[in-house]
Amino acid sequence: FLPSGHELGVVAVGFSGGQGKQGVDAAPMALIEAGLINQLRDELEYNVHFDGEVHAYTDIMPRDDPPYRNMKRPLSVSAVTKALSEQVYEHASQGRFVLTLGGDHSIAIGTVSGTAKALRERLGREMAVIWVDAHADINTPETSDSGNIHGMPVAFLTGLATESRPEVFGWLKDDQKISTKKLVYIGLRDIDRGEKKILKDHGIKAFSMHDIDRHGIGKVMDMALGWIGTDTPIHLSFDVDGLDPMWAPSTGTPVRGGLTLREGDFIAECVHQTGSLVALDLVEVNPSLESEGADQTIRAGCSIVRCALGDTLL
Ligand code: Z70
Ligand code: MN
Ligand code: MN
Ligand code: MN
Repeated sequence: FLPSGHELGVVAVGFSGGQGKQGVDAAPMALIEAGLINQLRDELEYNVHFDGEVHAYTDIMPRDDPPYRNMKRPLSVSAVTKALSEQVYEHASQGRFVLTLGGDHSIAIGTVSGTAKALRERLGREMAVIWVDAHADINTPETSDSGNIHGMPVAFLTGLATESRPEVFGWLKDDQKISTKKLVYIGLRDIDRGEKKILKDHGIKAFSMHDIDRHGIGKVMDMALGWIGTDTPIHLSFDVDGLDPMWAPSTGTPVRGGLTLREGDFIAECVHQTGSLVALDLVEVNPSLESEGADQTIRAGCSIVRCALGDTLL
């Protein structure tokens, strides 16, 4: 059921509306200018399908977008993720691996919904999601303190948050969602109170930094992949703030005590080795923050993408 051969669809998403800081929309261009897509084409020998555009979706963005149910910029985030979902679905349904360069993490509402639907249609299989992040991003509009939708994508993707208005994520249908049983977190260390209750109540598999300290990243990856099982397509959604700010300082919400650069690459390498990886998101790189650290954050992001796509040390 693998994406056929070495066909790679790339979507560059210059969107920052899921949170309050400008600059995360500049990440796709920074990653591309650092040579990422060329490396995937020339060194890893992917046949790259990329429209050459960083999508900002300005044409579908509403002029007036007041808060609704505590969500900030709900119409914008919904419209952008709906359009992105269709782009990702198009690549995935043609059997391509889908790489999405964000953008803030709200864009995962578009990427995961696109791959979940395509994989269901192509293989009749339910997809798993590995969410690498300091944060769980599973607030519902009601549990969120910030109102930022980048803290909510998992709630919408699992159906824990629902909304009937089509212009506010009501477009998300069951065949675009994933089961809470097929979701695994790695790297958590900054979880809101309401999120803790959600994780507990739904028995969601989560490996915090405490678990990584206790078992080591090798054992944690064995357990994470064992939970998912073989023959299950995997979508890896990698928030660069999962890495420690020492390695990835240029991100909107850095949290100390995170993954080392090697642990991040190792996660990506292990998921690649399953042969089941169908899509990767790299999100929350913000080159305008801690700008002395922008280069190393971009390099860390490029490295994670290369590892997930099969680059090896030897
Ligand atoms: C908090 C919220 C978050 C990323 C911050 C933070 C969420 N739980 N996600 N930075 N990437 O606002 O819901
Ligand atoms: Mn996130
Ligand atoms: Mn995060
Ligand atoms: Mn390989």
